[in-house]
Amino acid sequence: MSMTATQSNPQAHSVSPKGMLIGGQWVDSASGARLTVENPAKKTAVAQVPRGNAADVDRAVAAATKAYAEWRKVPPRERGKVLLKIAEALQARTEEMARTIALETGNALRTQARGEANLTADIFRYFGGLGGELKGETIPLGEHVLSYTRREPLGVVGAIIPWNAPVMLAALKIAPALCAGNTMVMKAAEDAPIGVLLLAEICQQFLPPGVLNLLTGYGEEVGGPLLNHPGIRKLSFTGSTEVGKIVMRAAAERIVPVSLELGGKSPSIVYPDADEDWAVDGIIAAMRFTRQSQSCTAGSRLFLHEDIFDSFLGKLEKKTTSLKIGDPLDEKTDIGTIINNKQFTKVCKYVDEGLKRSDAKLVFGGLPPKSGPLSEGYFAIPTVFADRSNDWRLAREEIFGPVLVAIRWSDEAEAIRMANDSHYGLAAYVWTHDIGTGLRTAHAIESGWVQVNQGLGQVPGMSYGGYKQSGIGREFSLEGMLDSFTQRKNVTVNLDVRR
Ligand code: TXE
Repeated sequence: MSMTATQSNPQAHSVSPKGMLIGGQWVDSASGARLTVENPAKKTAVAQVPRGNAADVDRAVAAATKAYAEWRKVPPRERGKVLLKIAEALQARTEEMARTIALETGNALRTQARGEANLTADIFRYFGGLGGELKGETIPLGEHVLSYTRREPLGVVGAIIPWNAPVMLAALKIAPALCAGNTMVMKAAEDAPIGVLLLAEICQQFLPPGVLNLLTGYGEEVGGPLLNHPGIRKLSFTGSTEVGKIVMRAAAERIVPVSLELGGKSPSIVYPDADEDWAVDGIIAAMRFTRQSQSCTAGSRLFLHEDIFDSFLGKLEKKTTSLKIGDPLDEKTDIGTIINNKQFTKVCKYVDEGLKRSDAKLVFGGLPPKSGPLSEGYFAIPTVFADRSNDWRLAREEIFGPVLVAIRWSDEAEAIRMANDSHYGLAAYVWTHDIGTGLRTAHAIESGWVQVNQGLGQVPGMSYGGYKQSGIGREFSLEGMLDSFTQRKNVTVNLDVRR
């Protein structure tokens, strides 16, 4: 792949990927068909990548199955060392990676894409150090019996990822799965495959052929055959709850273990004793406004105590509207673009519904301009609505865009009840000066991850994953690797046989 286009010329707006990675080779799709990847900030073509199909899935699973026979036998610490080499190579190319991410996703280089590139290297570094943790246990069955467990890999993992943080989300599956001795066939998202192809190119410098295979193409054409392929022994998916259900049905059909990291509608609860300025900054961070709120952990329901409701929203408006929306590759830009026309139209429909409702108050924001520089790309405007309840569609459905619904509360139990009244349960945020209140609330919230007085992103080592329809399984952590990518075998030996 001539990714150097972005490296040697920071203004370059197109790249030429070499193809998909199957069995250590860069190949075209079996059909020869290609799909166009768009730069969402300009609505222009960035690259063409192979449009894979079921025949490519067959080829990739065969390559991964062949590689598995040897890779599983490599001592875990040695596999870890390979990941550490990948981490260093990634670290050396973070700027190129960040530019590639910004170009194809529309996520701003300074506020988002650089962080994603660095976190990707960190994820490989973290899992690279965990080879020695693939330990088993001994079971005390008496002096003359040796009973122990082994952590063994599962085989070929089928992984499907989305476009919102494509490279980091790919790393979250590749690094732990490979460290545990599995091989992988991954499908990149059709909207953002280029950074993942670059990641695969860097990985491939250190991996035996077939250990990692990367396919590009559409969900139904590549993802479907991958889910249903008899050679796949584990499914790991990040994406919408809707497609997560399809993944789980496919897993049920063949009794294959499945990990799902799905959508969210995460609550932020602000108590009246919270430091307001601190909380306002934190809410902007938790809402992921600088990633256009295209994040499953976006704190998109804001429960504000009635005593601070108006003053808080005033401060939120002042700070949010000072953020600069624009070209993702421009160092001055805080907020980039929505990924594609489909998502852009979806976000606009929700904003339009809010504007049309006489019983909803627009606090700030609104529909994107129809002319001027921002109309050249899929730029959305941070928008906040108030005065409606948690039952409103905008407070229940995952918008995956910068639309925040602020809801008033006066009683703590009621705030927690509303926060939990969602079929999602991924993240939550609590803001209070009283640590007892903060912890009490954190314990009462039905979410896999609660932050008190901060709205930051995930850090390797934290167990991360959803309650309810936000998913099954954990990522980012040692437990994520052990539970998601290994199976236990018990071996029991009778030592008395020669007595
Ligand atoms: O996701 P999809 P989309 C949510 C968010 C967003 C909505 C739609 O609410 O608005 O999903 O986004 C592959 N069989 N999230 O359409 O469709 C697809 O090719 C197998 C939350 O982009 O779930 C891509 O690689 N695979 C989420 C991946 O699934 C299929 C991040 C995700 O696409 C498939 C993204 C099929 N039938 C969206 N259909 C998060 N948890 O962060 C699609 N795919």
